[in-house]
Amino acid sequence: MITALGGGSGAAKFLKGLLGIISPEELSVIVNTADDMDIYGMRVSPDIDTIIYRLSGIIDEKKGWGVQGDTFEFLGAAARFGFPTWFGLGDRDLATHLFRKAVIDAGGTLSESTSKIARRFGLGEVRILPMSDDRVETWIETDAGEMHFQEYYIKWAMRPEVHGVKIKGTERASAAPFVLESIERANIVIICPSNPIISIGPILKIREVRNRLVDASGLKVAISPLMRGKPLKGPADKLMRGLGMDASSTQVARLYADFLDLLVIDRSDAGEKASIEALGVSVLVTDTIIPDEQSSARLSREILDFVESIKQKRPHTSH
Ligand code: FO1
Repeated sequence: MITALGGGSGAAKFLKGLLGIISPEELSVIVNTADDMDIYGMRVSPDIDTIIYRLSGIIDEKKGWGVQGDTFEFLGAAARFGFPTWFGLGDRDLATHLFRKAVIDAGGTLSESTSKIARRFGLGEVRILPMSDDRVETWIETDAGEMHFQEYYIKWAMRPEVHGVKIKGTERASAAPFVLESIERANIVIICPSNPIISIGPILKIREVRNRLVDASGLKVAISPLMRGKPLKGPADKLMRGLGMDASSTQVARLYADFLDLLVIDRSDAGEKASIEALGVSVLVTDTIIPDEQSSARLSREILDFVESIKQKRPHTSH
């Protein structure tokens, strides 16, 4: 069994390829929910929806989020009444948020709404788990003030200078049902090529999740989302630097070093191999850019083969 931890677009692309080489019942995915936002009275869970849309084959490929061919008529009409329109809610996407709201309003949890939505999109077999059913939100401290991550990312287009990142609510949050079990039972835990600060960071901030990762006996692998200090998409480098870190794959390894066995880095970062190994983390150097499903499946295959070779060398980590 494989358990993955991930955020939105990078994780979704990787997982689509992984599902090309393993069967869906073998996979559990623990998804960041700290990007979630309430808008028009609905709960939007961008990372969960991005994974569901990608795995079910309806993602808007160009944007990497939202539904392919979606229209924005509602948003246009909402503008007339002065509602905020910076958050691009498509008409088809809207139905997902309305359904989630209906489940939650009827007393259901985010976990329950997620598995119901996944089933409606034909994904009954992969276990898609929000990290927590408790409310956790990422807020960014900038020179333009403190704002929700979505505001910083979309409304402000990542322009303000970042001074800090607050993941609000993690002290009180507990792991959602099956999260801890899926980490414990996994032969391999994969940290997807997602932002280490605002996608993987919030999941690891839930104390019992991090503790379970440290204790779990499966082999723990992460894929660095950085190449020469830059992610393909999103603000990972800006946020890392804003927190006083260097934006590098070595820094990614440092953030996960207490539980990580293997870091997969891009060829362009091969020069960092020794500094990562010095942290006690093995390194696989390969092509981590995954423009299509085949390249993502190739990366997954390479990782699983490498993990096998590590397990043979280190029998105490195998099951
Ligand atoms: N990303 C954007 O860059 N602009 C948007 O207007 C936008 C709207 C949106 C609506 C629903 C949804 O599920 C995702 C959406 N995203 C949008 C993506 C999202 O903001 C981020 O990619 C993730 O939160 C980061 O993982």
